[in-house]
Amino acid sequence: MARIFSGVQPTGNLHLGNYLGAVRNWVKLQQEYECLFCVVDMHAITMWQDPHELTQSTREVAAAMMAAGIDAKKHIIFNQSQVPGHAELAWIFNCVARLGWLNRMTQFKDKAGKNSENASVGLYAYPNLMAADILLYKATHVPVGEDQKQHLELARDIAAKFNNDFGVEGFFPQPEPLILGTATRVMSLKDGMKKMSKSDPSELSRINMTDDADTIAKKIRKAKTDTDPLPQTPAGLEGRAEAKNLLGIYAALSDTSLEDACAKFAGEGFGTFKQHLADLAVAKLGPIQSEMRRLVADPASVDQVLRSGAERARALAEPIIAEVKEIVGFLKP
Ligand code: AQP
Repeated sequence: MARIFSGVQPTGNLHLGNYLGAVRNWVKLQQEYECLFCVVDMHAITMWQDPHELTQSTREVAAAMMAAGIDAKKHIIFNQSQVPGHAELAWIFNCVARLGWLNRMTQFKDKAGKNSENASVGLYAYPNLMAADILLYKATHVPVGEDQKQHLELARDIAAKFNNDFGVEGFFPQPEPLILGTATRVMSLKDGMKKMSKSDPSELSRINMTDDADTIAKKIRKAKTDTDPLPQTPAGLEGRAEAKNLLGIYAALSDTSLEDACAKFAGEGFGTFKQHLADLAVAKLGPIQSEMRRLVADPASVDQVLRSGAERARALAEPIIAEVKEIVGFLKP
């Protein structure tokens, strides 16, 4: 069976973008693939995290995955730092990947900003760790959003260079991107050109998976819009990034197309539309949120799921990392 690896950073509250762009689609993939869903805590610390909050967020992200419908018995939910093979393989990949390759990564430039001299070495080497995450399990498919496409390309280059450098053709597979038609890129509620993000300083820019009904409605009411009525077709959303984002969210939450969402609200003002959107968001997210709250209220049971997931992940990773060490020429313990 084809194997999927995918991850979310516990860098804060999961938001609607993480849900519609990632987690919701993973739920569907469970039927067809063997899945490893990872809370990538080692990726999270490439930017400073408050240790207490990191622990809480790790549990929250795991709880969100389960609450959204991922079956932790059939598939594997775990946190990255519990499987030592991620760090071990990432180091080997640090020695395989070339500086020139990493210099081309646009996400580093975006995240490090102008002050790149002050960014952590970990943030720079982040794509090598991501390659290790995938290849440690010889995952065949990786669900990726636009923002991760370049990193997956790099993982493929690393796999090919490792195989070539050590003369082990075919040892690491070429992981394939799984582009999901249903994945929605959700933009900030305050700026339709910026993606919704956990690290945006404005709380009003995102809907968190832990927001209550009033907060969701307030954030949607305060979302940036323009003054024109809603158009008949998606073509009328050209140059209206905020309107396009809100209609896109409506379409995704109601499992319809953008065309249908436009047709439904054609000619309406944002006041009426926002009320419908808020009601829909509360209705769709409510059950997931209450299940998340129930799970987080019992941290010991979330920890147990993560421990058991890590044990199963280690069982898959250990023979692969042992073979990698032998290929590289490391003396056996
Ligand atoms: N706005 C978004 N729309 C659609 N998908 C999104 N994802 C993130 N933001 C959006 C997808 O969620 C998965 C997990 O992402 P991540 O937490 O590992 O990292 P990220 O992409 O860096 O997410 P954030 O929220 O922007 O985190 P910070 O602010 O910490 O960098 C990925 O599949 C991602 O594509």
